[in-house]
Amino acid sequence: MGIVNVTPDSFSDGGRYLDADAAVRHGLALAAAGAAVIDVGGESTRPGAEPVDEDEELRRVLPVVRALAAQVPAPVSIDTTKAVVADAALRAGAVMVNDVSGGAADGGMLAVVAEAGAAYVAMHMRGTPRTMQLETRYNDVVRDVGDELRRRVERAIDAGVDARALLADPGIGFAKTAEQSVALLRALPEVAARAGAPLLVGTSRKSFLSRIARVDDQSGRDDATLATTVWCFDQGAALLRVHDVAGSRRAVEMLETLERATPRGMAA
Ligand code: PMM
Repeated sequence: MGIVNVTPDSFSDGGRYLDADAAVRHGLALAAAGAAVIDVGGESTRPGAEPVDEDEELRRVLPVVRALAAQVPAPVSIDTTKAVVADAALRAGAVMVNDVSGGAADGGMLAVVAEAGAAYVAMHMRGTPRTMQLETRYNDVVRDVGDELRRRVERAIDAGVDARALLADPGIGFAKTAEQSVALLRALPEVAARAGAPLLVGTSRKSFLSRIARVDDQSGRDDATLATTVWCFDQGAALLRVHDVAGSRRAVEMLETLERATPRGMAA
């Protein structure tokens, strides 16, 4: 899953038209690099981020979703916690809703997804991006996140969301310390089993990488990201949300080649 963030700090070169234009070009490049899904988001969810109002979020994402849905073969996903934004994006051609609140932020979200027959990502978070880092107390992070995800997955199915089109996401960095994020990555099969759904995982350029791998620039985070991407696929994750689609594909294809090879060399 390639990331297209239509937020002022992502594409800061010029006015709104230019922003949308740059975002569309970025989405086209991700699709050409082999992204299986293009994820468009208009609200930053970084720790401490301020919420964006509905009208502004719609203004940011709709032109981008509409243009990408018309131009790329890959399915387009809308990264939002708001039912109104999800509904408008699905009407504009998106076919998946990526909800970092897992249905908790907006009581109307699951009905919108069910009504549209769209795919749904239920991510694990506690609180909001502004408050989440105050809510990192778990008895056992793997068990607690897995079980909380299962409740979100069940609520989505009860609301009529297609169980075959549901992904669960442990929410790396969302209400998690760096150590808790690592614990979850270490136990992905158990998280998936507890959640009762295939996993989407997002580690790309997140701050826990800086702490764990002791890197402080973007290129260092990209190197560390790649290791987590290969790890997640090896551990059975269904989809990885990444900035560097081309590099991720090359790394994962290499992993697959190694897994297919025999002790005497390449498989025929
Ligand atoms: N992370 C971010 C935004 N959206 N969605 C899902 N499903 N999983 C994530 O881990 C996730 C997300 C924040 O990362 P960004 O600011 O680099 O987009």
